[in-house]
Amino acid sequence: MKRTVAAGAILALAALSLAACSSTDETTRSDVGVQLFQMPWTAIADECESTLGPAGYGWVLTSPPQESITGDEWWVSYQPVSYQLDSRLGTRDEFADMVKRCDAVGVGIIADAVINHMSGQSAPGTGFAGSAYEHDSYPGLYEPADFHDCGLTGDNDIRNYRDRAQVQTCELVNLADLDTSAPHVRATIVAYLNDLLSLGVDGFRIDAAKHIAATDVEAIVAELPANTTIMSEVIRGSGEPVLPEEYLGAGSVFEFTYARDLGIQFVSGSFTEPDLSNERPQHVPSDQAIVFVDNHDTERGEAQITYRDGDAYAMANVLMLADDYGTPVVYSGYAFSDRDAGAKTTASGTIEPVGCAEGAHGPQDFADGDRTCIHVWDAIAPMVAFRIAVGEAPRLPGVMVDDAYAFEREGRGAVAVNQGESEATLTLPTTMPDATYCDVLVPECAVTVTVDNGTATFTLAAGQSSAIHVEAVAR
Ligand code: AAO
Repeated sequence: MKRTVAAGAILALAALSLAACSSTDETTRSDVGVQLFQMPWTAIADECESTLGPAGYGWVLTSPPQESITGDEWWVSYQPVSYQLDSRLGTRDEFADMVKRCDAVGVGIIADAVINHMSGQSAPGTGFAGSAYEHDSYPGLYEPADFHDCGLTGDNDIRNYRDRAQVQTCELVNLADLDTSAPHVRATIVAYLNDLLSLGVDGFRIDAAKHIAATDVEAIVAELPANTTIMSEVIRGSGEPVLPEEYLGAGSVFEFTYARDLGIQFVSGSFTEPDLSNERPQHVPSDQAIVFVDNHDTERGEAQITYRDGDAYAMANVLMLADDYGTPVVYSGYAFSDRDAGAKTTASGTIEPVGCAEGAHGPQDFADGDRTCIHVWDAIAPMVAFRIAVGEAPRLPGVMVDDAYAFEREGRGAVAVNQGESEATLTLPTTMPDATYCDVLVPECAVTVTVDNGTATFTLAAGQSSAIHVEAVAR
């Protein structure tokens, strides 16, 4: 079956709402996801029950579940050596149990699918679950003929991102590059993805999709059930020929321009109003865009704003979650000072199953290895309910006063943020009904915002975010 762009979009959304329908109370589900980077399966299951389900999150993006090379770095997860579900993050049974427990509270699972390549090791080795491998040989799965040998650069590594052939047939940082045009390779990948679907996952992030021809991604996806959610990672790169738009036939894509446009506002210190027609330049259409403030790569690289920026990071998340563009995913990882450092491990070398039900609820000085738990921050988690409350209401033009900015989702809710160093007062003309609303970003309705005669008045401390919506009127 060939999917059109529009069909891809509808299927992606249908799959997300499918996850929503399994909830006991589907009215409390949102489209908001959370990337629980390097969190083990048992901890994610606990997290679904203790924080994600109650807050209304719709889905979790996991780290890659397949067997990988051994090592302490987080990125070993991105070097598959077999498709056994046995890794430092947990066993097959633990993965299956996580999917069931999350589904039972209405939270879908999107698995990170590493299908562009296998390991980046030059010497033979043995994987986490005991599988023997060589750079281009994975017994029972792939032999040397299943890999590209691009012959375009001295060592077969990608050197020039402006050369499509290099990007799609050479090796990304020495990772053995699968020939995804070959029937055997496609069938092997499809079998792996179908195995994950048989355990109940809703879909996949396609890792390094830019390095797989879009036609190959589409051919693989066409072999999967029609309601499988697909989110392709295609980093929009200046002057590069491989564009995110090419991958819309397979589903949604991560829109890196969104993160860049959002982050720069906290570097420049001034807010900019986006094009509210939702035909934003250098952006894919809203209904096929996955948006984020940062992710596990960008927080180690290009992101202008991360957990280290505390209140400003919360503001960026609030603006994203209040927006009417894209499907948002909140990023929740762990603190680090060494780019390569993995998550904390147990004595047996597996990742510590630490969740977020207790502990961090806001910006703080995290020690290396501490989970940042962004998705439970007081100034972020209630935005999931905000998103449910505003529904499809369009975003209206905002108001900027010095370092503060506010905008409304027509008649349903409004947010305000202040990135200045002193208190700011901002009045927003609004179509919300006159009432006194709880500022949902302050626990227990301890702060209220009054809408009087079509005007909301926000008083914001330095670094504060504020949000009101029609489902949270003060009593
Ligand atoms: C590790 C070691 C390597 C070793 C290798 C094999 O670090 O030294 O050679 O093992 O032994 C992760 C880690 C890697 C790790 C790898 C395997 O990040 O360090 O290598 O696992 O263990 C490109 C891809 C993109 C990819 C990104 C990292 O296009 O798909 O590189 N992301 C995914 C995952 C990532 C993972 C892999 C893929 C591999 O999310 O975690 O790697 O499975 C430009 C291009 C981008 C390109 C970047 C990076 O981006 O456009 O396509 O991403 O460069 O070089 C501006 C520009 C933008 C530019 C960006 C760079 O914003 O506008 O164009 O800056 O930040």
